[in-house]
Amino acid sequence: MASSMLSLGSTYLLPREISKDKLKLGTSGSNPFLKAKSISRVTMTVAVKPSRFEGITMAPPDPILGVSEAFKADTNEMKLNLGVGAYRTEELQPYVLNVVKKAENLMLERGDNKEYLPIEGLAAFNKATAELLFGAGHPVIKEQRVATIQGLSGTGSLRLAAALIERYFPGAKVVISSPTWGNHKNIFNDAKVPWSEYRYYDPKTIGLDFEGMIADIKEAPEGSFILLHGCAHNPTGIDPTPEQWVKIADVIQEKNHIPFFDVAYQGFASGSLDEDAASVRLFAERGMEFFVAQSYSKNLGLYAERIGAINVVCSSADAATRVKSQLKRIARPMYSNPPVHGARIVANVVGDATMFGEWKAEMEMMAGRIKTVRQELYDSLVSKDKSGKDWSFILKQIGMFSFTGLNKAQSDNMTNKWHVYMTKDGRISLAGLSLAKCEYLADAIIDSYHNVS
Ligand code: KET
Repeated sequence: MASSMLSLGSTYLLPREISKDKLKLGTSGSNPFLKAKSISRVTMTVAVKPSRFEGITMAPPDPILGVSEAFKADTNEMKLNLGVGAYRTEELQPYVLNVVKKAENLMLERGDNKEYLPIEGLAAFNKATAELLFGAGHPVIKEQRVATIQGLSGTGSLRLAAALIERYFPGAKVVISSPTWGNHKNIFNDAKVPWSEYRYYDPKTIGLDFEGMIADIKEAPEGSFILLHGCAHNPTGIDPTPEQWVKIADVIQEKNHIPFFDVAYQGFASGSLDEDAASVRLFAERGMEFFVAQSYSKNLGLYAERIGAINVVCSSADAATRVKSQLKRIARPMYSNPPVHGARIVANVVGDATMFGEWKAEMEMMAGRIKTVRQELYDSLVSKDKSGKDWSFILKQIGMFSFTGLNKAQSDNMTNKWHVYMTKDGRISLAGLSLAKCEYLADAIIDSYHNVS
């Protein structure tokens, strides 16, 4: 029996029952389960309250964000947080882009107000975000075939789309890559959307299992939603080649599936916004209907501003208008309308040629720093590891992460022995690594790989 519950004989009493039947004000009474408490001159009897939440068990820590909590609690000076995908400077400090500060100053100077946004978000943001994705002047935009609404960053935008799927495509499955970003499964589970997986990562080659991917997409029930990472696949860092994207589009079209892109790293994979949107634009050019969730957490460093969007490309302007109205209907009871600050930053930066240029330069700088530490880590591994193991997969991967191939026990060793915090699937965030720490990380990886099985 839970210690805070009250027992009278074999009967458990709920607080309301106690207060009704047993609680007497002004006397300590003789009931041993009631405590006397003196408050100045008034004496009242208070029950030791059992919690109504006894049935709520402890939730496990989040596999990604929980890593940061564990990192904070570690006092070792060598500790390194390679868990969450968040950009750090060479000094391992969070980075606020100069162009973001500039846009914020502009907002202060203008004295922008804090009125509610419409349910669909800031119009200037929605325009800018769709143009960034498809390219300004793209037919899907000109023909008003995209329903865009501002979302609570990538996660919130994915969640809105999941709710739309649950409501209008009952029973349809979302087919996600194996592995994928840990939160995808949570999002679809919470939205009560069934999901299954397609093969993606081949541990033997530490590369893409393209044949498996195509076979599984073919096999999915006709009209399934196929979740695709637009660029910089998380957690593997392995993207299909342009030729493979064409084949993926072919089979999706053949099977009448609906593509569902998660674009959380536009500009972060290659350093170029356009190059990283190539996969999405390929599908748009084919006149397909599809979803794209966008995030500005990484490419503008707006992690805490929760700014992103869901775009639904439709085959007619009329369908887009109706879809947009339903997305708004889903958003209104969830959070009413989105926050304005991040939306204004994006709109200001994208809407001003000078600031847009500055953003691109800073994004190139961030993507460049990650590429440099990727190379340095590879060089350190090759020079220190005399076993002949081929580490070249690290250089072939793209984006913020490296999927090291370390298993759970080896990842645990990285953390417990070396104070290197990472997710248990063997993913490390290179955005949280400095050149100075590459040798140390290489030692940790070599030890974990060879001495732990
Ligand atoms: N999609 C992908 C593929 C992704 O990696 C993230 C974040 C998101 C969407 C959502 O980000 P948002 O901040 O909601 O726009 N990934 C990192 C952070 C996290 O897990 O929340 C990560 O993988 O470390």
